[in-house]
Amino acid sequence: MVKSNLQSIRNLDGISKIQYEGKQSTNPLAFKHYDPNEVIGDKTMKEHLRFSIAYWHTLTADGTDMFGTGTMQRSWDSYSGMDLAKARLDAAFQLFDRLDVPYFSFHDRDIAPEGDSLQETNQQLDLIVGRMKDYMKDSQVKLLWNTANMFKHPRFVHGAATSCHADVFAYAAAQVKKGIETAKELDAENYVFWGGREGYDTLLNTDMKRELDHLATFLHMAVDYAKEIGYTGQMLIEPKPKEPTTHQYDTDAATTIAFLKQYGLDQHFKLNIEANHATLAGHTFEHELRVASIHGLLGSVDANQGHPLLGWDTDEFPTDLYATTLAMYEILKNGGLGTGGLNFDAKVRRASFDLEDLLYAHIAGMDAFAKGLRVAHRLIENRVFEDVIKHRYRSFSEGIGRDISEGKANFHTLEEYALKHSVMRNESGREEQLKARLNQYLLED
Ligand code: XLS
Ligand code: CA
Ligand code: CA
Repeated sequence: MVKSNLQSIRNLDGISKIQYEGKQSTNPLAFKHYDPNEVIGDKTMKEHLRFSIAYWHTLTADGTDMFGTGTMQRSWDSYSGMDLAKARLDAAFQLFDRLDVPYFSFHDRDIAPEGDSLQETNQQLDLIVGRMKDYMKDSQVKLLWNTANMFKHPRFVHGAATSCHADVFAYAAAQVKKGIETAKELDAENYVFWGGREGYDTLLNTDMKRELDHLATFLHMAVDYAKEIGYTGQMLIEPKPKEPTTHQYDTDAATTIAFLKQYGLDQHFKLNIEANHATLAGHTFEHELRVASIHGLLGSVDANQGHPLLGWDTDEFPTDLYATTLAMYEILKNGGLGTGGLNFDAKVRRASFDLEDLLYAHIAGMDAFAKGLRVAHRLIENRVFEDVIKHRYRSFSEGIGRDISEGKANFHTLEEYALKHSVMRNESGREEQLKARLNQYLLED
């Protein structure tokens, strides 16, 4: 691979643990808002935020894009094959230590390369998983979730569980079986299914009903196998509307919940909501969190952001304070994330190729969510929006409104009422005033 000869720090040996220095600090290698031990409400920041580092973007990706080769300058650049996998693993736990994150996440193929056969691939995976287990024990860093990469290899060209080829379905099953065994071995708090290529490009060659049936069958088999081997982590599904396929089956939270309910899977799965996938679906991040939450299915979060001017999955590090505040608002109202966490499914830009950019990027994301947590907590504590909302719906607490809420009204009683009360007065929604309140809280904190 052709690399530029730009200089950067070659490894993390000389970097010490990132400390909280407060909002006046100008040290780029310090937290300005994330103070892991600060208590907010009933928990420390560290317990609320449950940060996680995504192996694929941070350790595995090299900056390759559609137009150019890798640019990242990494201490593990000189290795290949299994030596590369081992060098990455060493660097991963160094990075987790410097940033003091409690969790990480990976796809099977991020941590170890594919071999010439499934047997060899599994052996290579086992070797790295064994080493990873030792590192986890020594460092106390835990696995938030693992997943199977069933989209990169050409065998998955038509999907995995939704492929038109039964052999591919079988291969995918073998891969997820191994993935669940890995989750058990490493005590993963969750196991994730993101659709990958489970979707379609044209109905002219697609039996959509059959593919959805197959997907449900596959997920039921995964649930059964987890039960069989005693893996008790939470199963998660991650919605995304498009990319790589034109129509991803797990389009958004509402579609995914309908699918889970349709196939009797909603008892076994929760959702992993990603910010960038929410915006690609034409929703806000907070909308998707709310939809999952009101169904009791908010499981975990992939913390990133899309670019407002680009229509694809840019997976930027989250720095938008409105988004992090409104997301933390939803998460606090949900009572936290349970076994989930805030997983930085985010990549440094291709031009941010220095090793230290990985630190700056995570610090930026952690600070943005810490600030969001503080502001959201105060907004809830002071009932800033709650009281407005309660007041706004007050007509449902008495009279005809209460009858409607309590299921005591019907079209006859409502018509009778409407005939007598056909002149009504609506009140302003006060959106601008509420946004100014939000600004006030963001600036004051
Ligand atoms: C891709 C997804 C993916 C999942 C894990 O868009 O975000 O990275 O989180 O397979
Ligand atoms: Ca994701
Ligand atoms: Ca993404």
